[in-house]
Amino acid sequence: MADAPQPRNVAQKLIAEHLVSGEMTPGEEISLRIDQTLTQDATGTLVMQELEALKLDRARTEVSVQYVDHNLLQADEKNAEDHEFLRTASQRYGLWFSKAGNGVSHPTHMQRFGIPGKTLVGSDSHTPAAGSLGMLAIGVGGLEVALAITGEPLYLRMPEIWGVEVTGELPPWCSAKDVILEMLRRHSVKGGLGRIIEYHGPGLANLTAMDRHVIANMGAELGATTSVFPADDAVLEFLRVEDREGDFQELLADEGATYDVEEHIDLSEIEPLIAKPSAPDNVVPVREVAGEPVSQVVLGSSANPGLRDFAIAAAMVAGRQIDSSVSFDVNPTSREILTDLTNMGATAELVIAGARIHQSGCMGCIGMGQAPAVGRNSLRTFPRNFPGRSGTKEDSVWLCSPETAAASALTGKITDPREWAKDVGLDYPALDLPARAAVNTAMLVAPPEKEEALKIEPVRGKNISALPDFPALPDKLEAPVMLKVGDNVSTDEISPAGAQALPFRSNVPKLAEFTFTRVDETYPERAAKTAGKEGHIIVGGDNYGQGSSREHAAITPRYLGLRAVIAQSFARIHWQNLANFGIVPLEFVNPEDYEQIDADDVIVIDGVRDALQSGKELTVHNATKGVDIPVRHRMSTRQVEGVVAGGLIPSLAFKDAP
Ligand code: MIC
Repeated sequence: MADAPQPRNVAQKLIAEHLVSGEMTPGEEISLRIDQTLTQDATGTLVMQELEALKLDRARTEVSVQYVDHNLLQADEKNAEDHEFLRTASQRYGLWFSKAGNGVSHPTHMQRFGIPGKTLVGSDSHTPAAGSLGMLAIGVGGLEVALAITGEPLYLRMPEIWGVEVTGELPPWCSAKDVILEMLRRHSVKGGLGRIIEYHGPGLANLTAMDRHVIANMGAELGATTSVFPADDAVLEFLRVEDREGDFQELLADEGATYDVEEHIDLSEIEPLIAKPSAPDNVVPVREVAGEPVSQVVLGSSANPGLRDFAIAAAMVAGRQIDSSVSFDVNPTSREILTDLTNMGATAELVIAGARIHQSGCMGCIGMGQAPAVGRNSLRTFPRNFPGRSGTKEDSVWLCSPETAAASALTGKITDPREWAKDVGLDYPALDLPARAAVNTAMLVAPPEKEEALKIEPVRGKNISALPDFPALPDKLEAPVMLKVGDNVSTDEISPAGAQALPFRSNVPKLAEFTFTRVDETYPERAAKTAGKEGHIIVGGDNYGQGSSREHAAITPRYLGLRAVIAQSFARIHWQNLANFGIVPLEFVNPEDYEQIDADDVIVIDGVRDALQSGKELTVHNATKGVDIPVRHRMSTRQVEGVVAGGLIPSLAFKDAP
């Protein structure tokens, strides 16, 4: 008799269903069939150029959607030209286009396109938000999304599955944001590396699909490959409200399913939490920092995108006034939510209390507007607070729930919403949310029929530069260390966003001028002198390149001559982006060897091509200090071939150098 099949958890089912190659053993390279893709403005223009270079005729995924999340300010022609390029390129390649103002990619995708049981890749690290619907949704660099659109599988190392059993019910004045902040408090920004987090257990019945979105979204901050939830009644209810119950399919873990790692969260023990400046894992109870003055409060972003998140804030501020020292900025995440809020009367409550209502999007989340004053506390319901990410170099950004945000906006001080409620004598409001969402697809542009599409020429404004040409890897690297950085350096520090830099996301030479300027203003100029010559090297600590998926953080330093990064460890997406663009990602075998290299030392890596290709041990020679340092890499044979060629598609993506 054949053995009974092993019970599977949700993540394993999703992977098994989409497995193209490899064994589902943690650490092994696997490849997965991808059903859906999403791209957003700030990373999407490169994806479109990559599709062009890959000579795609038409998207081969079930659904691919291009959104406009951030670049919504039109202070000059640049952003409008990006939108026009994205719209016409979407039409050309058979993608849906969600117009500027329609909404942030993650909640909008969940509302209109997400389907339980499907795979999704997105050129945005918060793509895992769709795990809330029982999807396997992974944030990757733009090039992987482009390849998925052409029908290629996604390659990754099989992660461990980390089961988090959820029990209990959240107390009043606590919400999903406090749950994920609790995970960050426990596990830090590295806790999820190499893992998929699967939430299960009876407590899930007390979390709506949008609550789960908040938790899955910020699994990115834990460094996790993705987060998944089952597709259960809460998902069915979400799809029903969105008028899409026909897209529901149940997806539950088998009875007796196990996990590689186990953990437990009792929702009833959660209290209001807040991440202090300037890291998402700098988490403390709100009560410990209560009383700190606040000058800005921002509500919105894909890390608190649900109707509930805005409605609770509206219910709290209704009939009251925002403190005179606070700018209360509300950035609704989708047009649908803005319509629902308006129909409910909540928009008026927010406005009357003194809120500044912005258009649907998540602009301030990467500093596209609403940059705070230097050193003044800004409380945000956002996912990240890396230094300078708000657009202000010496910023002081805190991350919290809508409840904590609204209470603090009313008092002008960081305030535990439970204390505020006690003071004003308010019970936790029971929200009366509409039974059907205000679904309206007028700003979603469907792809034209293939014959029509092939005739469309993407409109390239003058800010859309061609991608640069990168040479193959030489067998001997001999180059100076241009920069030595510490642990957890984020891609925001490598390639900043913000209203100055972001409009140049389609213009690599120009954007390169901003590279690492948050860390060292002299880097771009010094680095550029090595480009086209010997190049240079960067030394990093642990978790190098955490945060955003932006491949610009690999392409712009590469453009300035970066050939290798030697770090103690790498964040997953940036590591992949480095390899994709021909930068050798090396790790110290002995982490303490980090101390053996200083800025300006000259590093020699002889026989690097050969060692990478033959799997020989790798040693870097610090010529300045006269020491040999053992290093290793974790690239697959496929990735090594890409690095050696100077990048995954050097002959395609980078043909038309300016
Ligand atoms: C972010 O939160 O940093 C973003 C904006 O969502 C990015 C994408 C980008 O930098 O454009 C991400 O997380 O990938």
